[in-house]
Amino acid sequence: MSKVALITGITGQDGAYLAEFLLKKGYTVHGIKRRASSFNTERIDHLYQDPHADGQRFVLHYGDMTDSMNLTKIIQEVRPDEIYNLAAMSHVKVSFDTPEYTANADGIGTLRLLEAVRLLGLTEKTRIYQASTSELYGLVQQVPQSEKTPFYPRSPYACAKLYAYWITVNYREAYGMHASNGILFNHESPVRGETFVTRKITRAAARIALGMQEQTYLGNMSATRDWGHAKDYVEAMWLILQQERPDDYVIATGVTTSIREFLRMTFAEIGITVEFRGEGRDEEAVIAAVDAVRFTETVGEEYLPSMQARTGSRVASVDPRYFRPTEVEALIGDSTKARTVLGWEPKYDLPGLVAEMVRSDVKLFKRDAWLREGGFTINSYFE
Ligand code: NDP
Ligand code: GDR
Repeated sequence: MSKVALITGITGQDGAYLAEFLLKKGYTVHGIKRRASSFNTERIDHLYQDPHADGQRFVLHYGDMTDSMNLTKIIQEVRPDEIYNLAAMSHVKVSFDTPEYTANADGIGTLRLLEAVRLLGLTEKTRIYQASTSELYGLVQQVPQSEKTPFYPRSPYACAKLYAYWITVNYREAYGMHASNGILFNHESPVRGETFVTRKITRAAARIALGMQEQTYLGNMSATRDWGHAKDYVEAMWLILQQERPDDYVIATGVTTSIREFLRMTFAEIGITVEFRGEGRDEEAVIAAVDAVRFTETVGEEYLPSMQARTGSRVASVDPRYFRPTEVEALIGDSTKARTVLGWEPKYDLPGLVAEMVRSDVKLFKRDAWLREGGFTINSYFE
């Protein structure tokens, strides 16, 4: 009998990679998706299986972390061996605009899930993974951050996740549940949400190179993050649930890089050298040189002349609207415990991740550019 997993947040970046990973391992994968007014399953469409065919191992259910009855019904029906709770309003800046909803979905949502498992008498059967975050460390108390570092959340998102972290620990201690936290540092990929800073930068670089955009606007370029690849991180989630004893683990690369440096690396991948001018609110990135060979190899010869003509022009500047009321300035993780106990090791490094993201976005926007050149608009309904 194949193992059964239930993934909340299956339509997100991690949900998609995890579903793919578990299906390859032979699991039957159930996922919870939200009802939306248009399709929201782009990241998992390649995994779709016809419910009318025999042996379906990929099943989607409508649901929401704010609806206890719905979660209880799905868990009762699926009786999962493993639950991966990845659903969340996951944008730190947006959580300042929607603090109550974020607390409900990210904090109380986790309680709803744990309590459903308990009330359904599945405490022995079902193992639970909680998507905790390096945002818990917030205002840095210790460098690098490990499982022993005190928390100091700096956003409504991090406060909600703090509750989720502790309620997971509490259900483990109170009811003997196999419930664990993965304290994951930032992880990215070509399917990272478009408004997180890495993807925002790789998208902008691709569009600028293809002549579709002049420049991009960013917030605090001095913040540093410990960035890994989502593919490596979903493997860690699975490893955590394969342990005999539930526990909490930091998952990180141990390397930290500034937003400014990420931007420099992204443009370098395309063959554009950028120079930074000014400071704080006046900071900007300007094209210093274009390497014809590299640019042609990544973007294409036809776009080279227009980019060379732009030497000296601005590709990024600061817009304070992207500043956060309270910022997490620097994060770097110590994942010794995960490496020792789980045998987890990241396979990707940051240069490899940047290259993959940039190439994927260039391909994506080239398709749009060709459509436009062919006389098609992206959305023909509202011409
Ligand atoms: P995404 O934002 O890409 O995906 C979040 C998922 O949650 C989406 O499927 C979204 O659905 C779903 N969701 C949001 N609100 C609800 C709700 N109320 N009910 C049901 N589903 C909901 O996040 P990631 O994949 O990047 O992250 C996965 C989890 O890991 C999140 O909990 C995040 O907070 C946490 N995390 C992420 C890190 C990272 O660097 N990526 C690091 C540490 C923790 P929809 O597609 O409809 O919006
Ligand atoms: P983060 O990721 O807040 O760490 O949360 P994000 O990419 O949003 O920000 C990282 C850093 O970049 C700075 N920044 C900008 N951020 C965004 N989004 N847009 C900008 O224009 C911009 N300019 C500068 C931010 O101020 C910040 O310092 C992510 C999410 O996936 C969480 O769900 C997860 O828990 C943590 O990572 C670990």
